[in-house]
Amino acid sequence: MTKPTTTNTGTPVESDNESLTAGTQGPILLHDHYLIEKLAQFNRERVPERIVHAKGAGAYGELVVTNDVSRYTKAKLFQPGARTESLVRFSTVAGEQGSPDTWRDPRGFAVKFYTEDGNYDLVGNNTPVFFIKDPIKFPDFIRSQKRLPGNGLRDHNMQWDFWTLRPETAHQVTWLMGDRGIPKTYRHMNGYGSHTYQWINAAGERFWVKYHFKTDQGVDYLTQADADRIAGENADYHRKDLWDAIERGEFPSWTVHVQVMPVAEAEGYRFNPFDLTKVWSHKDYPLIEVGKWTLNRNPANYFVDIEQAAFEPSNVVPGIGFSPDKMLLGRVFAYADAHRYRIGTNYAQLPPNLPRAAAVNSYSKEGAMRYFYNDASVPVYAPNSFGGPHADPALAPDGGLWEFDPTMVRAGYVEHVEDGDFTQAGTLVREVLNDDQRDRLVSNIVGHVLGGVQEPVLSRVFEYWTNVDPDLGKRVEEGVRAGLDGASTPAPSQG
Ligand code: HDE
Repeated sequence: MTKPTTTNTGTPVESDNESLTAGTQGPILLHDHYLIEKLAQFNRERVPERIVHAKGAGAYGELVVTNDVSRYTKAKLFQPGARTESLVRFSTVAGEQGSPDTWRDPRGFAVKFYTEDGNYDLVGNNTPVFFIKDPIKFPDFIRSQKRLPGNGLRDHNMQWDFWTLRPETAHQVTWLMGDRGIPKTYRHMNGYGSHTYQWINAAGERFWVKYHFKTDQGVDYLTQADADRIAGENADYHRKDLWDAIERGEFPSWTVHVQVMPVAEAEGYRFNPFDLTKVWSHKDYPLIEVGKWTLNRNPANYFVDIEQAAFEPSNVVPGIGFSPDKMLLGRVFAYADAHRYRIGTNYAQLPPNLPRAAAVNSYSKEGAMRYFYNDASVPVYAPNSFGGPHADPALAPDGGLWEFDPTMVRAGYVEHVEDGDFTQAGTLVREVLNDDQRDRLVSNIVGHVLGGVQEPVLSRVFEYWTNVDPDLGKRVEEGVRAGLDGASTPAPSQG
């Protein structure tokens, strides 16, 4: 027996097929409120898409801690044997909601842990670094990757204009133009916290850490040609792959590691350890295993669970803190601000965002679409004499303490001995990539540049890659000039 159709407020309706009219040929009647409800609700089915990372896919899972890292952190989710429910959303960056999953782009790797001390969100990417190092550049950077104001088209010349005018982008662009720029599936890519975070142990000792989620499926990629073909065949290729794998019971997993740097070593390290365009050499700070993170449940409703999911770097729990990484500190403001605008002021009360293992004892109240509320006996202010929630000063060290010179300045990071915009990009090209990966890197760059880059940007592109590695720069310039002369080279890439 099927359920009777009702209005949004539960009253049964007489028809889903005919509007109410005066006679069969007469006007539709204003009091056909069910017709009006259907049309008005339909017009309001969308929330604004994310300004970046609009296209994605998500799933639920669990972190199981398999190693003892309690000497570095007291965070409950990282204690030996701890099991914590988790939500992830993978995504591309620049494409809009309907854009192809297989466009060349970094991939978002946003993880929410529903811990006993509230939600911990680790909002990373599939690359360990990022394009820029100061949040003030972020709107400019993103606009240069999206659409021209006049014709509304994406524009490779604009992308390379920004990248070549901001050389700190070189390390991330090298990752982007290589195999990691188009993962085979969301299951075949690593995830990184990217930033340097702070861990605090039970004795109050602090450590700098970087997170690595190493895929147990193995890192794999799509060639530009395959990715362009698949983009035309199935824009949701990666979303479908993740959904189908979990439906098949083929649960993807990642082994979670951290690199740990004692606070005292930060100042003397060869790279500025808080510069988001830099990695810490694994030789200097080896990976320490933390646990196994497995995705084992598809969302029940894509819009409610994934489109309305709100990940925020400001969600840290006791035992975890921030660092002097200016990009992280900018993000600590930006994400909750984005959610209040995009989803609504009470977004934290929605199913994917509501803590599942911790009580909410907040003084927040009312606001649009408020659902949960405090008992009337709970005061609406602090301090109070009536047993309302109270802060715990003992938690203060977890605010992420560090020493700094308080003189007010606008300045870049202090450069350490091996810092430089191109050093780590050059190391990546010469020491990490093999010959085949270097060949594909050259081909991908040439194809992208042939997609519309002109002077004066073009000369800067050759200089940019020569600064990364002279041989790479020479190969890129030869490839592009051959392409411009009509010789056979890789077709200009899309996206
Ligand atoms: Fe984001 N970023 N971001 N970002 N980001 C957003 O939040 C922002 C940065 C990342 O699946 C937005 O809900 C600023 C780095 C992911 O829901 C927004 C800066 C890294 C996602 C925002 C950065 C990321 C976002 C857009 C420079 C990797 C998708 C909508 C300081 C370490 C999360 C939203 C999801 C989403 C701001 C740079 C990753 C606008 C200001 C670096 C994975 O708030």
